[in-house]
Amino acid sequence: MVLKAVCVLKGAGETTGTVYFEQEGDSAPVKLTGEIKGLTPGEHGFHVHAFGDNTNGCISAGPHFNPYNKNHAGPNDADRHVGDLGNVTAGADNIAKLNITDKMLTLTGPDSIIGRTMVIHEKADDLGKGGNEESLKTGNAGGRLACGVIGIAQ
Ligand SMILES: [Cu+2]
Ligand SMILES: [Zn+2]
Repeated sequence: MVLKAVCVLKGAGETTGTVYFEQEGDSAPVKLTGEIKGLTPGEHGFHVHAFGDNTNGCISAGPHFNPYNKNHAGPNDADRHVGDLGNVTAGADNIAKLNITDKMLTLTGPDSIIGRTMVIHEKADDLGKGGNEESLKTGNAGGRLACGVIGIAQ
């Protein structure tokens, strides 16, 4: 059975996006596609945050989704937050096209990301290599431009 989810990103500014998730069974990797518009050209941190709560905007989504109590890192590191997807890159057209395959995310079971929040950030994620305390928590990715709760798709 193919599991599918979707997330619409919105914020206080002009950044918007749509993210589609697909997983071909319980232990398969999750594929993310879609696009994010209204970004400055270059890298922007992109993560799953812990809570599906947008009551006070993207801030209410809490920290990165981290059920195993690890330090922040990059998507290819063995020890990372489950929610650490690294960066997406916007072109001169201010659009980032998403094409990510991640083996740590899942759409099923106790660590499912459904009901949590995707956040796109103002700045690049340093992937935990910034040499300061904040780097090991947030990757110094700065403000939250837009976010949305991940929901079950048809
Ligand atoms: Cu984030
Ligand atoms: Zn993180």
